[in-house]
Amino acid sequence: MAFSFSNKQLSELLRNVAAVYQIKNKNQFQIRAYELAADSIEHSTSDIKTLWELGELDSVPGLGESLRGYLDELFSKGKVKHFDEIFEGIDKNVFELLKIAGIGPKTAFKLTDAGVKGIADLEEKIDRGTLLRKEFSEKVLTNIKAGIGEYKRKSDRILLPVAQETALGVIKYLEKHPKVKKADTLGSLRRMVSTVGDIDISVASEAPEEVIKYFCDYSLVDRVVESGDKTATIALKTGLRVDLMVQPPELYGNLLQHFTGSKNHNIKIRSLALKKGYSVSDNGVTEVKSGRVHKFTEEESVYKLLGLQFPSPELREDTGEVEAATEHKLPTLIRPTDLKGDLHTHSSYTDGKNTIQEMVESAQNLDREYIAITDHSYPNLDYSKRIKEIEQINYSQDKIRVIKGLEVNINVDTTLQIPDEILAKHDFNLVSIHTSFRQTEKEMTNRIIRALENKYVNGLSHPTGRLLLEREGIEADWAKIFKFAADYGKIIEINSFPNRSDLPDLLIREAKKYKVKFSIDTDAHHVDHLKLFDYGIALARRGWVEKTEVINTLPYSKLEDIINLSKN
Ligand code: DGT
Ligand code: CA
Ligand code: CA
Ligand code: ZN
Repeated sequence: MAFSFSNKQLSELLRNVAAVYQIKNKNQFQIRAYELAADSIEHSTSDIKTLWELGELDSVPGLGESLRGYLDELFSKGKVKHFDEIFEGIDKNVFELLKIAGIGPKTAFKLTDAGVKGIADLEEKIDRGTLLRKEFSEKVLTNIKAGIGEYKRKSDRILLPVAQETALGVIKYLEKHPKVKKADTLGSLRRMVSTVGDIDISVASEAPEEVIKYFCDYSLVDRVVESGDKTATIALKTGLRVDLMVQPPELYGNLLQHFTGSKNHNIKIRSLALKKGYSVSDNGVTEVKSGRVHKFTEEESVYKLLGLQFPSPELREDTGEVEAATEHKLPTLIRPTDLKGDLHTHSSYTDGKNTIQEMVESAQNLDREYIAITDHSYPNLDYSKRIKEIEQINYSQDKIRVIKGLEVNINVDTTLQIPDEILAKHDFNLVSIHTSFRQTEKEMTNRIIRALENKYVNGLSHPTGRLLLEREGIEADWAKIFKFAADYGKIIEINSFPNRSDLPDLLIREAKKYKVKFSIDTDAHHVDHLKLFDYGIALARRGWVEKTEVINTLPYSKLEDIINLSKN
């Protein structure tokens, strides 16, 4: 029996421990250790629980031995004795109040001491003025009030495309200013992480103060959080925050390198640089001995000076890329133009919004060589009519090949939703989990492998079933599934749909160890979704995937062989 905790729940728990340590005036180092661990878990792009199951907790930076022990206890018993002892005598409302920017542990404690019962109660008490009389200044309370407003508007992280759209708006606005020479994204957005905390933007300009003033005047600004000589932070009306960093053009390369992150990548780079006698920051690379400063307009030059191969932003998570860059052995990452066709799409035969004909025409306009229409295995579907329609389209034109496909639901009892004789009439069958997501790891693993054993089945789509910001993925023995897939030529999908982004990047890395073949698909339910490939490519790149590992980089003639192979 194992207990599930999301990364968010875990980081919150560790932050609460740090907060109580602060309230109880405990050792600063311990407090910092918990905060660092919480940061690391919150920023982790892989599920900590999954890593624990894979026995890879030690791959998470910032988790010491004792913390790993506590997590082990938490996942196996559902609680940690040591934490329960720490929390004894602390009002639970303290933790709720900590979610407000501007309320630290000691203030939260003081507030609950003054009878505050939570965020709603706090807001009411500020409005009624009852706290003013209890040793809280007007200024502190106004600040807290602003924090409450912001809390109510924002949900913690947002999906990559939403962040990109917002960032694009800001960049377009910035580029209208005559003194803005360049503007780009930074941080998690530039690294193409599937979810983004805040938006970071760089500007090259000789006039930082003018640019910052202009930035703070952006029409969608709710309030200016802070503004300095070279940086500013605004909160937008949507609740999103945008950080701006400005440097003159001659330091723009240094700026990009420094604020693209990730934090862990930068830590690794800085310590490597130090060994070579350099100190790296957004203000240049300084030779420690001589004090000479190297300023670079291009980011590549920073890595070159340090003797490193240039790591694409998607790789910068300190998961081995610095070591590989040192040896000039970084992978040649797959690119959007490498994909020849889509192997997972839906039509109005099931829950898609467009007809097969419309899907095919759109795919052809996007220069795809082939498209598999893989409608869901609804029991009442007119399969022969659908097959005839696809054959008719193939017969009537030779610009794009349409592959007769299905996405078949795996029942909880490991059987498939439709019988083999229907599967046999299709050329490309994916299986996936759409129901009963919560089974034990063993049951789930068995369920997936039984399904993949079917000789008409080609591959597994959106493998973990996670829905970002909504639902955690399933629990399964991925090593076992990947090994099976590799041995029997079954394809593992990298699903491009932004709220799926499934397989997650660290599991892609795991699958690569077994030499699994991937497909990168859109799972389009609408003609507009056919353009979502870029997100699947970004995810694959974050998983170090090369062109040769992805079957739909192949022309149709070669793809056919692979498809037939997985049916033997
Ligand atoms: P996010 O916003 O949670 O999705 O993740 P990031 O990676 O965008 O993190 P963020 O916005 O806190 O910082 C942007 C990058 O800037 C981060 O990856 C590392 C880099 N960086 C370098 N120096 C600093 C610093 O002093 N403070 C912060 N916050 N970031 C720094
Ligand atoms: Ca950020
Ligand atoms: Ca930021
Ligand atoms: Zn689908």
